[in-house]
Amino acid sequence: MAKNAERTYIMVKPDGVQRGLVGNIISRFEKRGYQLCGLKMRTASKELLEEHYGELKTKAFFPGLINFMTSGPVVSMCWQGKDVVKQGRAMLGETDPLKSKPGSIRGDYCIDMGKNVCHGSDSVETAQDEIKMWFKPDEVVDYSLTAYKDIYE
Ligand code: IDP
Ligand code: MG
Repeated sequence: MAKNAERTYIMVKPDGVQRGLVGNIISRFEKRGYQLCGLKMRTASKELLEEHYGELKTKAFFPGLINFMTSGPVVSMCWQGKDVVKQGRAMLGETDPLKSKPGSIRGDYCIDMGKNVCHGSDSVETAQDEIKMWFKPDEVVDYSLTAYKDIYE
């Protein structure tokens, strides 16, 4: 992988879209210096969500989670940059918003776990799978950021 070319999958969930948090979430990643390389909105199918959350299918909250996630549009994003997977998770906060620090997205904007506004990949491998799941190959764009030299030393 090229230098600083790590990518993650970040998604604004239906509650985040309804609450008008899309711009804020994009802005946080942009201002940090990360590079947007994919962006789209859609109401996802049950099949796609079941694949996305496949690891959780035995959990009691799974049916409710799928139901909620298909209830309205989500905004899918691919972000690129140094350590973006781990940093993205830190920017999101904990799964439980009540355990999330103020300053994180979940710590600033939500309360309950089932309405925690956003998703972020939990490892580099998961990120690669999720980007493939949510984007067609030509929807993830390779380009160089002019500001790169002002972001990285
Ligand atoms: P993550 O989104 O922080 O990676 P996961 O454990 O992957 O957390 O769970 C996926 C999503 O499922 C969470 O973001 C949350 O919306 C929901 N979820 C996880 N655990 C619970 C729970 O115990 N009750 C209700 N919803 C949950
Ligand atoms: Mg997860």
